[in-house]
Amino acid sequence: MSRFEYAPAPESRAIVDIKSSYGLFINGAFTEATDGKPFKTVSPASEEVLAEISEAGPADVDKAVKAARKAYDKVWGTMPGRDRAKYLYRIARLIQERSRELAVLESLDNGKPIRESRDVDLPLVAAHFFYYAGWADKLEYAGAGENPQPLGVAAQVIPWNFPLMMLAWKIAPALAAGNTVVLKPAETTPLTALAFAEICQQADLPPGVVNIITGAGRTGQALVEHEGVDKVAFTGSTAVGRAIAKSVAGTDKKVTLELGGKAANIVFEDAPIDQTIEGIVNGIFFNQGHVCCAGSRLLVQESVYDEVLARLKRRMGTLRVGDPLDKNTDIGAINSAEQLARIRELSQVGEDEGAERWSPECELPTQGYWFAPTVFTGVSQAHRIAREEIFGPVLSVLTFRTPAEAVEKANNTPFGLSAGVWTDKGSRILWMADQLRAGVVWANTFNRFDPTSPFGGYKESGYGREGGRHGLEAYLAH
Ligand code: TAP
Repeated sequence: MSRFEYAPAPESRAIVDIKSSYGLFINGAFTEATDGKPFKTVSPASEEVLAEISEAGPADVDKAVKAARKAYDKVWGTMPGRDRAKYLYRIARLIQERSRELAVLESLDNGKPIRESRDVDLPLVAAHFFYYAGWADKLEYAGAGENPQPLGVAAQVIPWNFPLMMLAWKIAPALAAGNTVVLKPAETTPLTALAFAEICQQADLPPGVVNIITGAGRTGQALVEHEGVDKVAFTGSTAVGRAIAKSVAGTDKKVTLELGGKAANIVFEDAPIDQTIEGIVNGIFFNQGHVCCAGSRLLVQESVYDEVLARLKRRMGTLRVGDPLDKNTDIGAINSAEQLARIRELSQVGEDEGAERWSPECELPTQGYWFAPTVFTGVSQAHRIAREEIFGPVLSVLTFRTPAEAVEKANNTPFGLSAGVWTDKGSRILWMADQLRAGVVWANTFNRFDPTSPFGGYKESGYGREGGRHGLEAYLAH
């Protein structure tokens, strides 16, 4: 595989104004951290340092939680829903106004292709705020009784794969329901959350309603363990989710966890083939496969296996890997050196366990973190690449003969976040949706999101739902 030098598109880079360093956003203002060490955030495509970021230590976490408590008690918790809605609409409009800039910032800090941050992430982020703004004065219909009450202060910890979208999924319903928040973005992707802090200032959001504290895992841990927190909302790995569930056990804190996945994308012999190939590609290569609901296990009916694989490989050969800021790029950079190491390690395990590895010929940049789109065939259910979340552009292919066998294999996983079904038969779609132990089942499509639809998992994929009316229940007292 050859490598070329990465040169970011200069015109896109020019529309963002990245400061050399950022403080913490507490009580409506950017403030210096009092007891943490600053760290750097880099562009995973070039390894260029983008900015120096403050680390919130325990004293800063305490300050942020107290600011959120005060804002809850004095302003936000008692504000009429119609007034909270005005702020949320204002935030949604500001996101739309600044969406080009935010999309570039997201692609720079995360490594995802600009076409995705511009056409998928940012529109969904704005839509999420618009949607929950509409709920703020209608909470009596949210399913939490006639006089629903907010919980208080929400501690929210989010991952690096959809930084701004995960922020929207967390903050919009929390504020609509009358809670105040302290949110910690992932260490590798803090920039759009800090830009969001500026948007809160632009929207004149009362101080303390939203607080953004940056740092690594220990900042997240101090936040969720803080005794002034009433609610914990976490998205990330199953291991950390489990640790959080343990740490809040025996307290009054309400918890929602959105964790990993190993979704089956199931192709029947009567599936519309062109659409299916696009769906498989979108299912696993969207966002470099850094997607908790990625279609990372492809189950193909034996009678169409040869055709599906041949066409899939041909299509993979057309995918462009490279500069996230180039709008022709399909697959951007892997978010961090650690994540790249994990993808490489699991892919090696796949080979060692006897599965057959294939990637198209593709040039990878010399600088930064990159991984070619990869497919494994000859995979058995016992293989680690069929069981563990790789969280990268790596697809494991298995086969089945009958619908019952497809269901059995699809459900044979500790996870239960999502699944996909490709078939021409409506009755089969309904039967499969009923049989699959997954929070979301897509039919003849994959990785579709909408603020009105609840999203969440079974088993080790976590509990609680985000999105739709159900997403509000997680922020209201019953
Ligand atoms: P996590 O460690 O779970 O990171 C998620 C968030 O939790 C980040 O903000 C992280 O901070 C924070 N965090 C870490 N340790 C914590 C603790 N003890 N208490 C509270 N918060 C804590 O995920 P990762 O290390 O970025 O990725 C590892 C693997 O998790 C990936 O390979 C992938 O398989 C999976 N993953 C899944 C998802 C989804 S959406 N299901 C998302 C990301 C990763 P820092 O990032 O600053 O450490």
